Order: sequence, then C-alpha cells, then structure tokens
Amino acid sequence: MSQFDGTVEEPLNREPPPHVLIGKFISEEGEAYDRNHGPIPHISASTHLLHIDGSVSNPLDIPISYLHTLPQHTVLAALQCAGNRRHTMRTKEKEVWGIDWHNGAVMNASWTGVLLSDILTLANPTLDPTASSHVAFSCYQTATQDDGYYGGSIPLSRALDKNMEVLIALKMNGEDLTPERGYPVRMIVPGVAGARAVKWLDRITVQKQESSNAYQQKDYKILPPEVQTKEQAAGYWHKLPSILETPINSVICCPPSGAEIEDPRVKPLKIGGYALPQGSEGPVVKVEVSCDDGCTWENARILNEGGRWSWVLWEFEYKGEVTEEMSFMCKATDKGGNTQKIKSGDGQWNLRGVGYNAYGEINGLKVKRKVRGDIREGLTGIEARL
Ligand SMILES: Nc1nc2c(c(=O)[nH]1)N[C@H]1C(S)=C(S)[C@@H](COP(=O)(O)O)O[C@H]1N2
Ligand SMILES: [Mo]
Repeated sequence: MSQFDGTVEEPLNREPPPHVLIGKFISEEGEAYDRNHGPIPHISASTHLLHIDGSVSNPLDIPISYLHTLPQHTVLAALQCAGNRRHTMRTKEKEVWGIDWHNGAVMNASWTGVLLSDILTLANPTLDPTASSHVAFSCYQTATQDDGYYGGSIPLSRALDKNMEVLIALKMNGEDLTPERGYPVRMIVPGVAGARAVKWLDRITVQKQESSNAYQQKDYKILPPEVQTKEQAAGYWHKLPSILETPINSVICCPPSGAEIEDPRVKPLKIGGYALPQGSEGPVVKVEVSCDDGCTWENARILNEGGRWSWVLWEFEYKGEVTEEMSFMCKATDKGGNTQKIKSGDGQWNLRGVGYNAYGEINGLKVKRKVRGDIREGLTGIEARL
C-alpha cells in the first residue's frame, strides 16, 4: 500500500494521490480508495451465507460456492463515495462535516458476480416495484460508528432492471475481492453512490420501505444550506431523500495547483483528469477545459472510454498565453446531456459535503523563471543557499 500518502485513519479511510489515481484506466486493488464506517471483518467464504428474505415467496440462504456456479456477469463501473471532492467544497465554500476527501474517493474497476435481478428472480418478490419498495443490503459482521450494523437500499425497480446491472460482486478485476474490498461478497450498484455498495454482504431484503440503517436515514443526504450544524441536521434527515445516483463530474488531477511548469509556449502543458457520468446516463461524451475563468471552453481529448458506468480519463494540451498565476477549469458532459454548471465557490454547499460537482479546477500554476547564461545560473545558486 505504498502508493498512499500516509493519511490512514481509523477506521480505514484513505485515497491515492492524484497521479496514481489517474495513472491507470482500471484502478488496481492496492491503489484504490478505502471507505469504512467500522472495522474490516475477515470472513471465511466456506461458511458465509447470503440470506435473501423479506417480501419474497422463496427465501434463500445461499453459500458463496453456489453463487460461483450461477451465470457470472462482468461490468466495468466506477465506484465513488458521495463525499468525493469534499475538500474542494470546504475550502472554496465553507467548513463541512466529514472526511476530507480530495479527488480520490473514486475508482474504476471491472466487477464480476451474479446479477441481483437473477437472484431476485429465484427468490420471487411478492411486492410491486412501486416508488417506495426497496431492496436492502445489510452487513452484520461488525457494528459501525453510527449504527449496530452497516446497510443501505435501492429501489426494487432498479434492482429488477437487468439494464441497471446491479451486481452481487465476487471479483474485482478478475480476482477474488480482498478483505478490504468486501470479501467474499459485496454489492456493486453502477451509477449509484458508493454507500449502497455494501461490503461483506450478509443479507438482501425485499421490503416496503428504505433501509432503516443510519447510513441510509441520517447520512448521505443533501441537507439544505440553512442547516449549519449537526444539531440542526437532526430535524431534517427524515424529510430529505437519500442520495441514489451521483452527479456528472470531472476534476483536474495533474499538474497539482501551485506547480511550477515549463513555459507552455515552448513545451505544451499537459493537463489531465477524470470525468464521471451522471447516474445511468453515461458514458461521458465530452470534457472541456477553460483557461479564461469559464468564458471560453475547448475540448479535451478523451483517452479511454469504457461505457455507460465507467469513468473516462482525459488530457488537454495548453500552448497558449502565460500569466503570472495560471488557472484552469474543466467540465464534463454525458450522453444524457448532463453537464457541470457551476464554478467552485459559487454556492454549492451542504453540511455533509456530499454530491459536490462544481467545475474541476487548478490554480496558481507558475512558469519556472528562465535562467540565461552561466553567470546568472551561478548567482541563482548562491541566492538559493542564503
Ligand atoms: N459493510 C460496509 N459496506 C460499505 C461501507 C462500510 O463502511 N461498511 N462503506 C460504504 C461506502 S460509504 C463506500 S463509499 C464504499 C467504499 O468502498 P471501498 O472501501 O471498496 O472503496 O463502500 C460502502 N460499503
Ligand atoms: Mo461513501
């Protein structure tokens, strides 16, 4: 785990540095973020059972070995915490409550397992997929910081829709999940906030209402701006919808803000980042970069395209004018026509710092001062030591 920058917290929450984050189109296990609300259980696959219950006519207790014998489905999908980019929200707007994620609480991976819709067909739900009926995912292996277990849910209609490719995942990038990633089985809900991708999955329940877990009811919701304190939030949670799909997004990862760069008129400046589609409306079809504070935009080059649920990596070459402190912004557009609309600092704020999707931004790039001739170089060397 040497790629991490040492910001390991308890429980394990960490993100890779930006150049590692976009170093590969498919994130590697050892280089991807970890988000945990409790300790990491170490489970034996040979004894673990996945219970399917609730409003179904055929409840099931499924051993992991049986899941491996069912038709396997693979989906390339980004997994992103709803709190990704919280650092930008708190520094450009005002303080928020939550882990200080920069841009790295996201990964892009190939997930293999059994379609939830196939398992539900076996269990046979007896509820109509009306607006309020949900499928809840639970992990009882350990208590969490805010509840006795971890859980989340999604609408039954989405769970039954094969096109949504909701997956009971056994593998990441062709390998068994690691204990950190949810071994032996986790949910992957493409296009949906990572909070619903329950790791160490014990139970899938078809029910009339959302999961009652704290992470569905009292977290991962966009509080209105008038809610400024945790105490005020208490009166709001039950009135607000839970986050399901995550918004269109893009960020600039390289170079970092404040970097010293070569003169871009001599050596074009390479700017790179990732972009994510909104929910199920991918893929990302366009990424644009602005070097004049959003007045004009130019197309960036999309480097890899992995379909509806994937991120894209992109690159932009800047060869233009040089100013004292240079800034760049980026915005993405997906197939559904969703596009980022707001500049950072223009008022997108909520107390929990979730769902942030202002334009990506880097600031304060400085062109290295040219040194001409041996004498100047010598002097600079002396000055530098004083
Ligand atoms: N059992 C369990 N599942 C969980 C969590 C958790 O704390 N416990 N965290 C959720 C959240 S908030 C996110 S963003 C993703 C993170 O997945 P990762 O740790 O594989 O990156 O897992 C989700 N599944
Ligand atoms: Mo999350």
